[in-house]
Amino acid sequence: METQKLMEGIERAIRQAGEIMLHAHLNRSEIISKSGHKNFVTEYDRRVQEFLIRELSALHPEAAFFAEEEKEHHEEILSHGDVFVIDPIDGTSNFMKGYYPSCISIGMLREGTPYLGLIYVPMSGDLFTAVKDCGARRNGAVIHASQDPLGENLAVFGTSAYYDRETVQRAFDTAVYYQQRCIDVRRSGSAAYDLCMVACGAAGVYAEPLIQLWDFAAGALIAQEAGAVVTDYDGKTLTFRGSSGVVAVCPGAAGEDYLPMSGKE
Ligand code: LIP
Repeated sequence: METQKLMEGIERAIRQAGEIMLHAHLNRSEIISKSGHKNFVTEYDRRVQEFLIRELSALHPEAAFFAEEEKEHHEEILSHGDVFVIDPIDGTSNFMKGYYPSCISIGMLREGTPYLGLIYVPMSGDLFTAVKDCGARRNGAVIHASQDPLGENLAVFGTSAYYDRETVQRAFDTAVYYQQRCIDVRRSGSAAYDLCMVACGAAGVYAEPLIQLWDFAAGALIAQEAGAVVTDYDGKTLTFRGSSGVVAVCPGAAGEDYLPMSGKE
């Protein structure tokens, strides 16, 4: 299917899925704890995911799916053909608590590399999109990552909250690292949203030591297409085969020691 038509279809679906989030009336019985006491799924994560898989299968019947709330994740499907990588609600803890923001993230890999990315923030109505080699957009307008150095930028970081103590410690060391170099640090609670903030120049850098593919598949492409450099935590090429650390930095920081903890503290 022609890319333009595919994007239009996905955009329709993601906006409709946003309505499910906006009309949610969440009660305690609809919140389930997954592996680890800080990892939650709500009835609405499931509803949004089911809705998207139904709509996107009808739109692109040959595509496979790799979605957060599936029972099993088969990473071997990621490198063949078109695969939708879906986080039905990125920022589930925010959503549960009524804390802004949370978003719907849909990436599409083609032969294992990111080809399309859409992130919708229902509470603000913001839609971030990117098509490989065609730039990134916010509500249809082209966006660019910041040309300012880190010292003139905010940094956003993720806490890798569900993971082991060492990983979480790394996240907070990262926050201190950027706090020393940037105007200040922010923690939104959604990796997808953070990557969009780098893409549109609201933040100069985003880093999180460990997140899942569905958290970053769409956002990494959007940030990259906006001109950011997106790598793993060691500055190596980001792979789209499973979980990873992620760093996205604006072009204005070129030549700086921007990798977390690459300098002395
Ligand atoms: C969450 C992220 C958040 C990160 C968590 C988690 P979820 O996604 O976007 O920024 O710190 O580790 O991955 O679980 O709300 O989809």
